[in-house]
Amino acid sequence: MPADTPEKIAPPADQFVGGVVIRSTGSWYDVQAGGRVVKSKVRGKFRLEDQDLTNPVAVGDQVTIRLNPDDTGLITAIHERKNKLSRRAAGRRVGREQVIVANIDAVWIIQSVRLPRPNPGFIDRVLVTAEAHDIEANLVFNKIDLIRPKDSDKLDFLVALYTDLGYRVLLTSAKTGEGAEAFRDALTGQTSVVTGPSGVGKSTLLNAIEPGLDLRTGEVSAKTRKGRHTTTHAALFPLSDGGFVVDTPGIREFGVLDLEPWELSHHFPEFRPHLAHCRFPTCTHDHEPGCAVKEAYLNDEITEERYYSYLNILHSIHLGEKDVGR
Ligand SMILES: Nc1nc2c(ncn2[C@@H]2O[C@H](COP(=O)(O)OP(=O)(O)OP(=O)(O)O)[C@@H](O)[C@H]2O)c(=O)[nH]1
Ligand SMILES: [Mg+2]
Ligand SMILES: [Zn+2]
Repeated sequence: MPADTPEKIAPPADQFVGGVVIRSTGSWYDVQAGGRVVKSKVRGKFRLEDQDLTNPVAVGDQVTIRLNPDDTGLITAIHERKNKLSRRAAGRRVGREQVIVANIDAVWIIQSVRLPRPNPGFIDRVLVTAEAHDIEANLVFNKIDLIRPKDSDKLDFLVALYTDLGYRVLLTSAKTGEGAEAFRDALTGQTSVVTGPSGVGKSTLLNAIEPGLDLRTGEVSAKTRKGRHTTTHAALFPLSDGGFVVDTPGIREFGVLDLEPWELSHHFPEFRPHLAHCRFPTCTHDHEPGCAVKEAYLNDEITEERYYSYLNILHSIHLGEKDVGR
């Protein structure tokens, strides 16, 4: 005979809700569930099941939590990830995987038109990383208030180059607010990773579109940045119109160097039509005779910038460098 009422079997405090992990602080996770943030722990068994991961739960994970009477939560399920950016745990060549952010809708590469000037090598590394992880990538050229007449040709060239390759390109000034609205619209409702070299204005731009973020700006110290990547965790900042954004300078080191040399060219969209025409199926489009990619470059069908970016990344893969960005 069923003696227990449903209330007794599942008391009100024992509720399961869905949420998104927005911050990890080691043993606690901040889970945004509905309109609030619930400090949560992970059930012990996930730790045992996922021995290859340094941390079973990543920022961006969709989870189910059980609410405890004391307002904390227990993560009871982690939903399948649609994608992730990860890196190897420090100090090992083939180390354990550390997922930095999961379930990303788009990566935004921020560059400035001046101070510092655009860095196609950086752009292409991140584009390859995004292509390899099946993540949409887009570009912003910030600080357009600083353009001088002599900067225009180079900027027009880069905008045309990446637009023709199928990437979305926005021009902004975090200082005057120009283009900021288009950038805000693009981020709304999405989980976006914002990356770019130090000083291009990532934090200033994010503060411009979401004043409540109050990100620190103006810090330019290679040394500190280095420490920051290794010691702190990424965090998702909720946007007031919906969506989340991650401000990180560190995506450069994720993933690219785990590619096989022959794989790399597949992540350069304009190389793809030529790949089947190389004499050798294992062609790395570097020194091999009968290379259709090199021929396309010599015929101006592939730009010098992109071909050189390709060779640079190829060589860093060959060298097995794990941290070429620094
Ligand atoms: N003129 C001008 N200056 C800008 C603009 N955006 C940012 N800055 C300035 O550029 C400097 C660097 O900006 P940050 O937002 O700190 O750059 P960041 O990309 O976040 O740099 P890191 O956090 O070191 O990776 C600051 O002094 C900003 O005021 C812009 O659109 N125009
Ligand atoms: Mg910043
Ligand atoms: Zn080739």
